[in-house]
Amino acid sequence: MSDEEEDIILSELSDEELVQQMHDDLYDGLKDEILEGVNILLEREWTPYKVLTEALVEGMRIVGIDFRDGILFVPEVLLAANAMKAGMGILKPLLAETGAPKQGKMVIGTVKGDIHDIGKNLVSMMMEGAGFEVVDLGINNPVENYIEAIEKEDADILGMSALLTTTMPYMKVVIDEMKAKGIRENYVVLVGGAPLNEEFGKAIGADAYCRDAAVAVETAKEYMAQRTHNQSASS
Ligand code: B1M
Repeated sequence: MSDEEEDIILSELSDEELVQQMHDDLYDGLKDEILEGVNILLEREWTPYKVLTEALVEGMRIVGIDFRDGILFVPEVLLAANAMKAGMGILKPLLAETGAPKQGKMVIGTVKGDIHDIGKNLVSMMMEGAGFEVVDLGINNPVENYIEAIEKEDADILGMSALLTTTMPYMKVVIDEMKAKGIRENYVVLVGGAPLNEEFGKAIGADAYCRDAAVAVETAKEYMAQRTHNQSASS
């Protein structure tokens, strides 16, 4: 670290400079600085969602570009991910305490072979904040985990996350197994993750592809409203 960097006092930076500095700190995997930055922005009355998207998610997007281009490697990206997770830890309870009315239950997990969990965790946080009960299965889930959990938890929604082009086809394995067991129509299936798109979601038989956590929340709410409507129409 240069002398110039050592002298930076985060609380003295303007909002714009601070967010820029947080992108750099995330890039460098500086957990304590990220924690401090998140707290400063919250003290400045930034909403938790704005801190999340503008300081953390945008910072991780930049990390992703240099990871792709071979400038950053796995150990460095792991440090960045840990710093991001620490920042998300402060925001989680704040996003959850919106007092939103109860919406429904979602089981979510990252698919087999895939250990990326930041995006999934973010979706879980935002869904909880919107009033959904979330059962998080974690990473690297084989089809059995999903099937067992949706049945045991009597879930309304199944969410699956995949960040690798090699693991995203596994989502179809899960949906096909749901069809084979005759339970596919009992659940809304939402899928997401950076390499997916709408076409892929349709092709594998999901109800919807969700570009980001905010879209996941909106889509889940729409499906829950439809389900409630259909249930009251048939009773
Ligand atoms: Co990995 N990685 N990684 N990685 N990693 C990517 C995905 C990659 C695109 C990087 C790159 O090359 N640019 C690339 C995949 C290339 C490809 O498949 N075409 C890649 C690779 C190659 C790998 C390894 C194979 C590297 C290696 O070992 N050589 C390896 C694989 C390990 C494995 O899973 N088996 C690996 C490992 C890792 C780390 C462990 C170092 C770390 C993960 C740490 C962790 O998650 N705990 C890591 C990271 C951090 C990344 C990048 C840089 C960032 C991912 C992230 O957290 N983004 C990523 C680059 C990128 O995505 N641009 C990359 C921030 C997060 C908020 O966004 O996850 O997209 P995202 O989630 C969004 C939406 O996608 C959506 O909402 C979220 C919030 O808005 N969403 C959902 C996600 N899931 C959803 C589920 C839903 C709905 C919406 O359900 C309803």
